[in-house]
Amino acid sequence: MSFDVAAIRREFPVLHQQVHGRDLVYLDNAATTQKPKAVIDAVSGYYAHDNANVHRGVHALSERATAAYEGARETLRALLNAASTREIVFVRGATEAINLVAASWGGANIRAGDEVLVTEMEHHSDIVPWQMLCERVGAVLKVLPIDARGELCMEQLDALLTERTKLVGVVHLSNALGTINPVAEIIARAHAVGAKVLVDGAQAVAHMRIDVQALDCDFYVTSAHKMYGPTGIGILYAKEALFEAMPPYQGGGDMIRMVTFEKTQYNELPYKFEAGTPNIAGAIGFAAAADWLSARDVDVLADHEQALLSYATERASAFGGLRLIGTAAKRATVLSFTMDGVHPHDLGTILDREGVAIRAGHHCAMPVMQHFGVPATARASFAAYNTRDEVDALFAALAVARDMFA
Ligand code: C6P
Repeated sequence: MSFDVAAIRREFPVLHQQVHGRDLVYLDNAATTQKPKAVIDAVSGYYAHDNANVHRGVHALSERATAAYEGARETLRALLNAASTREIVFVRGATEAINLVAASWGGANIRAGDEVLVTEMEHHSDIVPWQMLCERVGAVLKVLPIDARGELCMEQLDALLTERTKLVGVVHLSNALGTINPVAEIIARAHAVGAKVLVDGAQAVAHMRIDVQALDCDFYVTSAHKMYGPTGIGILYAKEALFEAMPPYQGGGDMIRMVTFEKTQYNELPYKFEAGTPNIAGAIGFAAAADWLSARDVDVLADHEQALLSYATERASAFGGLRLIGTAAKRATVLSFTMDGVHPHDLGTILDREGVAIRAGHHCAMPVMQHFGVPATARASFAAYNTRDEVDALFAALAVARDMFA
């Protein structure tokens, strides 16, 4: 499939504006991506023509809304290659998905003395829910370390996996480092000791093809807003047998079959985990984003982003005074760095004045910052609509910052 970045850019209305008198260069895609017109139109079209509650009404609008919502579930099942829509639960995002698994599956399966293994490069969303669970039940949180390049110390994995390990949490693509982790290998080794594996795919789905059956992961989580879709909607995938055995996370409408004051019968999958009126417009926009990605071929988009990342990495090495945080052999989308003598937050502010949007901070991965001995990094992250000229604009803006502090 051919790739035409100018054509892609035309699909994103927000990109065509000036910020502080400069053409906007949006390089904060790991925080959230911009939305193509197809997604914006799907959301506004739903509100303009079909808005109604789902699974409840017998009227035409409710039937249309329900068909669109359930159609979205099927689109996302296909995107992840899940075996059934019973394995696709709509949630607010990756954070809610992990909290759901920790509270429901973790609450039912993790006991005092059991172990949960996470990696040193997890986002806080894949640390704190497990820490809260471990504190509550008396389990132990263990950590698979990273090395100086920001790769997992895979040689330590087998020693950390024991018959007490109940769950392994691993990020597919690190938001702080860009590292792509060998999740299939981790899953196979974790399964060998009987542990389940949750893969945090919040960053991955926009940048690589995902096949949850080929990976054989037990849980996979993602957020639509990092893959050209709306905020406030995401997916929790779990193997059907796990979902079947898990208790509900929240109680209320849609997750019930029958209620009396004595007892409630829960609804079938996936509704058992979707209490309350869902984010219908969000799900429809999410499916439009999945269709958008599939139509353009995520591998083709990823090749383009990879070329930008290689070029940006070359320019960073030649620039002088920049320290790259995260130099793994397999990396995508993220260029994380510090500049000698300039705090990342100052860099972020100066770059903004030059029209360049990046993120500065700990990226909700404080243990990564602690590992590298930095309070924060500056992070540029690339999406399908970014260009080589924008990489040049980033380095021109960095030169302004360097001169300012010289
Ligand atoms: N990372 C970033 O700027 P939510 O907020 O639930 O949609 O996603 C949480 C999350 C979980 N895992 C990873 C790997 C992530 O990158 C994120 C969100 C954003 O890097 C905001 S901190």
